[in-house]
Amino acid sequence: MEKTFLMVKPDGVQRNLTGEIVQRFEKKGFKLVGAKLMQISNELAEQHYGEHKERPFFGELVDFITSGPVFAMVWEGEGVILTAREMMGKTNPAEAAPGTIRGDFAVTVGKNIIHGSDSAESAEREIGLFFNESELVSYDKQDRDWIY
Ligand code: FUP
Repeated sequence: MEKTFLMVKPDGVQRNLTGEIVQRFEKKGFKLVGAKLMQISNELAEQHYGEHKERPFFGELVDFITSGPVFAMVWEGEGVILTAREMMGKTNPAEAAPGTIRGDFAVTVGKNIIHGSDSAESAEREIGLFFNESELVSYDKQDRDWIY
C-alpha cells in the first residue's frame, strides 16, 4: 500500500495543531503506521531540504525547521501522497483554499504548518531519512472494509 511522509512543523506543534492534523488524516480514512515527536538536527534538516540548497531562503528554512520539535509521521492508503497534498493546500497559505490545513491555519509561506512528500520518490527518500524500518508498524484495522 502507498505510503507518504507528513510532518507537523515547529509552528504547528507550538500552536497545538498536532491533534487536529492527525485527526484530519484519520477521519479521511488513511492509516497511521509511524509517528514520533522529535527535534531535527541541522544535518537532517539540510538533507531533507537538499533540493532547496541554492535557494535564498534555504538558511531560514533550516533555522525554522530546527527551531522546535516537529511531529513526524508515516501514513498509508490508496493515493495518500497526492491526496495528503490536496488536504494540506498550496505551499503559500495565502493561496491555499479554505478547508485545507494551510488554508485554515496558516498565513505566511515561511510558517506553513505542515510538510508532505510531493511524489513517490520523495516519500521513499523522506521516510528513509526520518524513520528506521523497525519504527514502522504493519497492522490490520477494522474500518478498512468500510473505506475500500
Ligand atoms: P512544499 O512541498 O509545499 O512544502 O513546498 P516547497 O518544497 O516548494 O518548499 C518547502 C518549504 O520552503 C515551504 F514549506 C516553505 C519554504 N519556502 C519559503 O520559505 N519560501 C519560498 O519562496 C518557497 C518555499
